[in-house]
Amino acid sequence: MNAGGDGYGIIEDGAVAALDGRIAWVGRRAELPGGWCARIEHDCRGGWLTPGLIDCHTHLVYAGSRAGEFEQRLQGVSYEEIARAGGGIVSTVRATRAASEQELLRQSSRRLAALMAEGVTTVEIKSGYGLDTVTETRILRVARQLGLACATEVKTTFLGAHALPPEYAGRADDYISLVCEEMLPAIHAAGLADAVDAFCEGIGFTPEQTTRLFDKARALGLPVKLHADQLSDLGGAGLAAQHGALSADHLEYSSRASVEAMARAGTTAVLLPGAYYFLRETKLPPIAALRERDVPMALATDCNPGTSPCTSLLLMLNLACTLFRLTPAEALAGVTRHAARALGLQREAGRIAPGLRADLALWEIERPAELAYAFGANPCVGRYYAGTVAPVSA
Ligand code: DI6
Ligand code: FE
Repeated sequence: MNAGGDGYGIIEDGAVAALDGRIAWVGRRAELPGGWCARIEHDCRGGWLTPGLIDCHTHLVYAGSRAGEFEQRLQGVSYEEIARAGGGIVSTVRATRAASEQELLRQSSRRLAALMAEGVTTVEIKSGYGLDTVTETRILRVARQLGLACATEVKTTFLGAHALPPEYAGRADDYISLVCEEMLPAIHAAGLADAVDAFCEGIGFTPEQTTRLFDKARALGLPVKLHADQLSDLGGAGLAAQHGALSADHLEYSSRASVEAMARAGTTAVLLPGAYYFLRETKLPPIAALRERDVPMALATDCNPGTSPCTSLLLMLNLACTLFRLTPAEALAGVTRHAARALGLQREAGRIAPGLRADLALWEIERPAELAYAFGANPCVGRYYAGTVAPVSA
């Protein structure tokens, strides 16, 4: 599916040829070059092929559950109040520090399997529930192992600046020094991070602390991205753009000026309707401004135990349309070509085009809008990763 005038780039009665894991040709079956006709390997029987889906923002490696906090929030306690009282992210940090690598791998591979069952072929996984060098390293090692074991590409992101660990209470600048001088260099030297992220927020880190981290990341040659303007406007999306970030994520409170800066810098907007829904947020991200300035809008699950305990990327298509008023075509682009861009993978994945990796999902649907229309449904009937039939589960 290419970006065409119908918004989807539909090719009716199409065919895809793959060679050595890459797409070699795509077009109408009647025009398939002679050499390829002799080697039809998969008859899709009238199903719809899309690029393999890309979940470009997850925190899926963690231990434990926060169902108790969910109950508290239903009694009227806010997410920020829970965090300030020592719960929230820090409670997952306690459970994750206590879990062995094996146990983390076991819990996480179930989450990844659920994503794969919906045609996902690329997933980004962040650290951020360790907040010390040993545990952050363990989380990213587990993420790498998932990538090796699962016929799915895993891109890792170091999110050491996710929250302040209790042992650094009142010493956020010292913690950022630890992140910049010890954690990030060690993780980078071990080849465990493909990008660097931070939570720039009242309950996270300030723009100044974020800038220190970004400067360090850039010095090491690592791309950056940011949890920006989720609960308040600290100018995070603008800051991310200034640093040439791949993406700025959440964006509920982002200003017009930040959107302009993203447009100028080519920073992708990653919208996370699962967190918006689960926190019962009412402030909508600036969709009209993003559209007007042609900022690519990606969509992701934000899979995490506190604000989006969800392993369905298809559900995000529905939520983005229902809550954010995206069109189904925008939503599908948000989990394919724009999601690829949010990971710097636009020349590798996210479209069905010659030269890209042959990652595809096969759907039993009558028209593409069905992917966004039905919620809680899973019409995925096949998954191809790098040109081979891949399991729809781990
Ligand atoms: N924003 C989020 O929505 C997640 N992290 C972040 O920075 C929430 C993480 C959690 O509550 O465990
Ligand atoms: Fe997140």
